Amino acid sequence: MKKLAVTLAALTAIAAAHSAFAQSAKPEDDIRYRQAAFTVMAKHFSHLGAMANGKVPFDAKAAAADADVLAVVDKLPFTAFGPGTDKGGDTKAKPEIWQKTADFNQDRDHMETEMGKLVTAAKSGNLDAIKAAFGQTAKTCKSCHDSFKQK
Ligand code: ASC
Repeated sequence: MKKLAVTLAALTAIAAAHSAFAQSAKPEDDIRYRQAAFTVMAKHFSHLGAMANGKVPFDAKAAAADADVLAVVDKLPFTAFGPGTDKGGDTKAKPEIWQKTADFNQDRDHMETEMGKLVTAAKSGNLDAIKAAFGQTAKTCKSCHDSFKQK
């Protein structure tokens, strides 16, 4: 029973994170929300990348801190691509996001899977594992941008 309660609590927390709906009164506010979330994500992702590529010295504590942020923030942009947020602000989002939503969601899920591995690697403090997972995650960023983000 206790185990069930714990599982339910965990599931509720995950569901809450997924539906932490940015849905704002104005499309412009959702556009800014998702851009802000991507900005935070890029900052911590590229910091892990800089360590993986030897551009800054490896710091296991800093890597774990990046992982903590990424584990949460990777979900947030996707709460703010609701209907009607394709325009109404300064966005590079392609219309295909709303036309091929299943494909977009698949790219999102792919990124979240690889990011999950990167988070695990970064928390383990194993630089080789971080290097491998960083490369795989970066591929998912690029392939989604190629399909769904204007240059
Ligand atoms: C980053 C960042 C992206 C991705 C992408 C990966 O650090 O800001 O958008 O990695 O460049 O190809």
